[in-house]
Amino acid sequence: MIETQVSKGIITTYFDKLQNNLDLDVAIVGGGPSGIVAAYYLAKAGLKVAQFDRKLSPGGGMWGGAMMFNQIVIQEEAMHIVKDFDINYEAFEDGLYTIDSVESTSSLLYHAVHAGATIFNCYSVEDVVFKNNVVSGVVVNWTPVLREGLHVDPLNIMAKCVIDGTGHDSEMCKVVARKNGIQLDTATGGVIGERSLDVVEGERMVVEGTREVYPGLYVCGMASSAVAGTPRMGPIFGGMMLSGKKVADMIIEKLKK
Ligand code: 48F
Repeated sequence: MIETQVSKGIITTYFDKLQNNLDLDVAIVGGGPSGIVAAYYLAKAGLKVAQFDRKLSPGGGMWGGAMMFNQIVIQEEAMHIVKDFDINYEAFEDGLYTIDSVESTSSLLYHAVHAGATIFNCYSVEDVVFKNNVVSGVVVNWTPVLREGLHVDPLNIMAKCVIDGTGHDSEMCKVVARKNGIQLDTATGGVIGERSLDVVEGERMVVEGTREVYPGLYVCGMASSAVAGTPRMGPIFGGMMLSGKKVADMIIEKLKK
């Protein structure tokens, strides 16, 4: 019966997909522009990568441009990424270009999945797995379970590297900081006290704010703000894309050695 086949097709292929992603090279938390760009380049390099976003529609803050004006301004330095994703663009002025936010968000998502990344939507990452004090995976649950406050245990997904791409809230950085007695200044961003989240010295600008902030944990996009002390700022999506590519390049170099 066709009804049964439809249900069976969805269930069997979904659980195959989930099972196939229990052991990853890279788990990306958050499906904003920086994380999706990272997913694309990592998958293209042949790494096994899955991305988890708590919303029904991944894409983070990119769909709405600024103030829901769905256009995005990109600086020259990020245009090679726009071209890699085959996004239409128009020259604006002084080395700036404009792209359509709906076309570009869907294009990022399409190319990431097409390159071999798996995106799980409606998944909230609520914790990380530590092995020998190295971040070695993520703890996931259905977003509706958490929203309803249901008493349901999560699942573990193991990964050689975890990327925090959760945007302004820097959720994974905060979890790792809390578990290790590291104090983050949540009002302004930045680390308080002597213990630093940094194990690798890095630049402080958000565009350049991509680094391994704790063994096994990398950060990209606006999630850098909690550890780098970067203020909240307006739409700099070219910076988000550059940050995603940079974290991907760092991890590719590390894992392909
Ligand atoms: O905020 P977001 O778009 O992250 P981003 O890649 O880009 C920032 C820009 O959109 C914009 C900006 C540019 O100047 O400032 O804000 O840094 O997307 C973050 C995504 O992470 C998801 C959330 O639903 C969003 O789609 N997310 C956040 N926390 C979790 C999560 C979590 N714990 N588990 C799963 N997904």
